[in-house]
Amino acid sequence: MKLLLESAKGNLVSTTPIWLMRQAGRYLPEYQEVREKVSFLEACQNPEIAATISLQPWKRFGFDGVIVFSDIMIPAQAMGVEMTFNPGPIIKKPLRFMKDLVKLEMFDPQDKTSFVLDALKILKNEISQETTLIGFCGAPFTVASYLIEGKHSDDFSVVKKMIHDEPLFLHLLLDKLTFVMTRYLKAQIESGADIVQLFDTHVSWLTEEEYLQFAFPYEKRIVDEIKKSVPIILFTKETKNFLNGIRQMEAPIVSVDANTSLLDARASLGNSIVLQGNLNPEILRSGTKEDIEKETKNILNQMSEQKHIFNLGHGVLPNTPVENVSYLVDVVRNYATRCRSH
Ligand code: 1CP
Repeated sequence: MKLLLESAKGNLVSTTPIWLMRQAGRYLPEYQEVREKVSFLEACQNPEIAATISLQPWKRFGFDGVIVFSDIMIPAQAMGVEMTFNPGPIIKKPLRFMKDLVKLEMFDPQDKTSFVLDALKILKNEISQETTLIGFCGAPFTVASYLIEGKHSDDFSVVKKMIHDEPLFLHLLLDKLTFVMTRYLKAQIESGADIVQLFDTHVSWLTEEEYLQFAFPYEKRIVDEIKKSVPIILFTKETKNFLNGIRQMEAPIVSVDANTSLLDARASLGNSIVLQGNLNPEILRSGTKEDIEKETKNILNQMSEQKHIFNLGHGVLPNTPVENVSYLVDVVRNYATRCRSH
């Protein structure tokens, strides 16, 4: 039985599944070793290398899920946008004018992102019957914010300005991205993904009203289409600001960030939804074993009524000690079963 998949479907399971956002990456010495030889993009574009990296955390820690190694900007690259990574995405010519949108290619995933699909097919063969294969994409708003801003920004001032001055440009871009991402996720599902996650990280700096206009409708289009075939997880940062909207989304699974209480999310979203989260990644990076144990048990106690997937509130941070991740997995494995048998 796939514990994570069953749990994602809302079925009763004997213990809490665990996987971590950004579980593959720079904190792992075996990842750094691969990256000494190849660039980040080369690693993403070579299915064997991408599959090897995806399996590294699973082999080391025995997570219940394996997420395909890629990046949220890969489909944007397939649309014809030129970019490099250092370490985050840097767009050569940020999109600012209507003429930039016309050039965007509504690519066929089998053609332009075959390396992601091939990596999923390799992974499907390599992982055990008990392991859930996770596909993902960036949500339209988060991907659009990189495409417009050009790189990570601390205030996203260009996008903010666009929200006020040129909402039509933004809506047209979001509409195109929604079409592309839906088709991209469907291709990942056809290639073996058991569940998928939609990352809407950068809604964190939107007001609730802006979220409802520029993020929610596009997230919902993707969620509605994908949930017909597999469970889909919606991740937003600063989840607490958007709970009213998210309630209307009817996403099967919501990933809650560390600034949001899981109990508040449960009260707001109801008992039928599956919640994922929400250990603070900073505690995993710099906390003592006692801190990690206390916070983890607190989360498991809060969620002992089931419908919970253990994860962080956001991705694993660089420089997170590998021993802390092992310790976390031990605590979840030992404590969650006890919690649920009471
Ligand atoms: O080796 C390196 O230096 C590359 C660093 C790196 C990695 C390991 C990047 C560049 N992307 C990734 C992989 C990645 N990114 C995965 C698969 C790995 C896994 O989860 O195990 C996933 C799911 C992502 C998703 C992603 N990329 C998000 C959404 C999740 C989140 O963390 O909020 C975002 C915002 C990005 C953009 C991005 N790509 C890379 C970096 C360093 C960033 C963040 C840049 C920034 O600060 O804005």
